[in-house]
Amino acid sequence: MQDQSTLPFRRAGQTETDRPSAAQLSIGEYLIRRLQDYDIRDVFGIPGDYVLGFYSMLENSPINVVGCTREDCAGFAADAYARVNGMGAVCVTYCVGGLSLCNSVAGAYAEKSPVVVITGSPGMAERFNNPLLHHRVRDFRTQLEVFEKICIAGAELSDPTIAFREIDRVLDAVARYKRPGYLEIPRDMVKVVPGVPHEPHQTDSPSDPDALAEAVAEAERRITASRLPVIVAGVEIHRFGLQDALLSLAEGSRIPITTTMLGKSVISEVHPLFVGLYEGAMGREEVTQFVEESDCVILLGTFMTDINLGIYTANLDPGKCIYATSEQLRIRHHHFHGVGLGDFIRGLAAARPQPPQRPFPAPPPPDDYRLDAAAPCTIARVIARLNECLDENTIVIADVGDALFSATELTIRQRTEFLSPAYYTSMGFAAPAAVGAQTARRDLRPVVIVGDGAFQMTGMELSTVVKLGYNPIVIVLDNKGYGTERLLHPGDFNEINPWKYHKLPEVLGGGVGHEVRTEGEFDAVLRIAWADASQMHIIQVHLPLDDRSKALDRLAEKLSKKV
Ligand SMILES: Cc1ncc(C[n+]2csc(CCOP(=O)(O)OP(=O)(O)O)c2C)c(N)n1
Ligand SMILES: [Mg+2]
Repeated sequence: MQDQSTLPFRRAGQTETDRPSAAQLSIGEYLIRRLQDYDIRDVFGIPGDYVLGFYSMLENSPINVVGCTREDCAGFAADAYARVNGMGAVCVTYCVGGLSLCNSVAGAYAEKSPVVVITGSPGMAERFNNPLLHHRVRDFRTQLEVFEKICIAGAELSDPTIAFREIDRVLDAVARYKRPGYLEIPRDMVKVVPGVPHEPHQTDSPSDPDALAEAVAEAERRITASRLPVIVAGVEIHRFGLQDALLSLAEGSRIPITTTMLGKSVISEVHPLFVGLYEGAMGREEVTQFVEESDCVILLGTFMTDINLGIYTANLDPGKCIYATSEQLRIRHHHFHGVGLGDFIRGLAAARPQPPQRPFPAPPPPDDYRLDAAAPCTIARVIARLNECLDENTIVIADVGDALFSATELTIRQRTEFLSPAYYTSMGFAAPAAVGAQTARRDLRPVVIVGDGAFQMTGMELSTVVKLGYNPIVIVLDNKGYGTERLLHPGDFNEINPWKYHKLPEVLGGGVGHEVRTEGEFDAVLRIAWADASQMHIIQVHLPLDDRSKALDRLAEKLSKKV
C-alpha cells in the first residue's frame, strides 16, 4: 500500500501541510485536490473512454464516485447534492455524455446551483489532421461551446502551463456566483504534471465600504419610516448561507418574513415571524395582500421569476421595494454597485431599524386532517396527511406538476428541507435528486413527490437508490397523464401509458411497492413506510383524472389566458 502521506489528496485526519505542493501534481490530481477544498466528497456520473483516465484517478482518491443510470440524472443528482452540500460535481464522457447533461446543467444555471461539470475529450495529440473520432459532433470544440452558454465559466485544460490557474478560475466562479462551471480535460492531459510553482487561488471581492454604508443607511431610514415592512426571502439566502444573517435582521427589527416558492424552506416555516409563501395571485390571499399592501417590501436574494410571482400577477411597486440579490442592489429607484448581498443583510441587521409593529396574517388552520378512510385519495388530502409526519429528518423533493404546486402547502420545519426545480421547472428532477440529496446527507430521509409523467422520465434512477441502499419514500401521484397540461390545453397528447409503479421494486431488485386508492389505504401504507427506514418505499397513489390542488387551479387560470 502506498504511504498515505505522499498521496496528492487529503485523507481523513491529514492536514494541509501533509500534502505535496501543487508543483508535484498532475492536472487530474490538482483538480481532485481543489474539489476537496470545496468540500466535494462525491461525484456523480457515467464513465466513457475519453474520461476513463480521470475516472480511475477519482476511484483512487478519497472522493466517492456515484454511478447513475443516465447523464441527465447524474446532473440532477449533482444539482441536488450542490443545493444540500454547498457545491457538487458531475463527471461524464465526451458529447454522448456531456450533451445529454445539458438540460440538468441549464436548470442548475437558471436556479443558481453550484455544479462543477467535468468531462473528458479526445487527447490533444489525437486531433492532428482533424480525424473523425467517435462521439465528435461538429468539431472538437462543439461541446465546450455549448457549455459556455449554460455555465458561468468554462475551460479546456489543454495547456499545462495555465491548467491549474484555469481550474482555480472556474471553481472560484462556481463558488462565487452559485452557477455551474465547465472543465474539459483532453484525455492525454490528465496525467501531465505542469511542474510550475502554483498557489491555489480564491478571489475575495469585498464590498465597497462607502457604497455599503450609504446603502445600509438608506435602507435603514426607509424601513424605520415605513408603516408595514415585510421581508420576501428568496433562494439566494440558502445558496449563500445567509439564513442566520436574515434571521438576525428579521428578529432584531421584528420584521415579518415571507418566502418565494423557489426559496421555500430558506427559513423554518414554524418560525414565529414566518407569514407564508408569497406567490402573487397564485398564493394564499392573506399573504398576497399582506405583502402587496406593504409600503416597504424588502426582497432579499429573491428572483422575480414568473412562477415565483404567480405568473406575473405580483403587484409590487419598485418605488416601495428594497431589492437585494448577489447581482444587484436597488433601493426604490436608487441602484448601488459593489455591495455584496451578505454584507448588506449583515449591515442592515447591525443597524437594527425599528419600524412600527403590525399584526401578521394567521397561519393556515393547524392540522385539521381527519381521516376519512373510505374516501378516494385526492392530492390535497395526500399532502395534508403527509404534512402530519414531516419532521427534521426528512427532506421533501417535489417534481414539476401538481407535485410542486400542492407541496407548497407543506410545512417545512427546518432549513434546506425542500428541493424543487421551481423556476426552470424541468420534469424528471425529483427521483435523481433523491440520490444526490441522500448522498450529501445520509441522515436525511427524502420524501419524493412526483407525478406519473415526470416519474416516467427519470424514475428508473431509483435503481441507484437500490444499489446504494438508500431509503427514500417515493409518492407517485398517478392521474394517468399530464394533469397540469390537461388543464391548460386538453388533448390526447396529455395521456400516457399507465405503469404499475408499485411493481418497480421487483424490477429494480430492492425496496417495497404499495398501491393505494383510498385515504385509509394511504394512511396505513405511509405508517408502514415511515416505520421502515431500512429501504425505499414506492407508493402509487391513484387519483381522479380531474383532481388538482388549489394552487394549480389558481395558476391554471392565469396561465390559460397566456397559452
Ligand atoms: C422536461 C419537461 N418536459 C415537458 C414539460 C412541460 N410540462 C409541464 S407539466 C407537464 C405534465 C406533468 O405531468 P405529471 O408529471 O404527471 O404531473 P401532473 O401534471 O399530472 O401533476 C408537462 C408535460 C416540462 N415542464 N419539463
Ligand atoms: Mg400526472
